[in-house]
Amino acid sequence: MQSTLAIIKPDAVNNLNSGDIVRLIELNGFNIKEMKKTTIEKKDAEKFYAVHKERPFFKELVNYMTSGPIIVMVLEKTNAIASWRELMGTTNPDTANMGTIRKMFGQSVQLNAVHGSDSPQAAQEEIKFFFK
Ligand code: IDP
Ligand code: MG
Repeated sequence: MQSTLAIIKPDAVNNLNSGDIVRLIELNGFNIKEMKKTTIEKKDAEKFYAVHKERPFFKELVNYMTSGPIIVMVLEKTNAIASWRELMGTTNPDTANMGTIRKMFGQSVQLNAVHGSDSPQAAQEEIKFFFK
């Protein structure tokens, strides 16, 4: 069993898509080990996305992630990290496969509905970040 961090981002919560997204997570065989609705402050969003701090979209990304409530989950499954990223789809919803969450609920490369850890080390750090 592997664990990964999933976030339903502010756009998807605001657009009332979180119920559908949680249902897809369940139907795809993930165990939702932890789940909470929360908001993050600017300095925490900057810390969470620190790997992107030199990118041109960093400031917008931080503004977006602090713009409203998010739903944070720890998902458990065999190969949870890759499996969740596959269900999410590519960063840009335009290129995402049919049936993926970003294809169905993402609005743009920025407002793309969900987050998922991209490596075992990131998963461990990101889970610790939200669930001490
Ligand atoms: P990922 O979420 O698929 O792992 P990352 O490259 O880690 O993608 O980027 C983190 C987040 O930053 C994305 O999910 C998206 O919200 C935002 N982002 C990524 N690339 C761009 C861009 O080119 N313009 C605006 N926002 C972006
Ligand atoms: Mg990423």
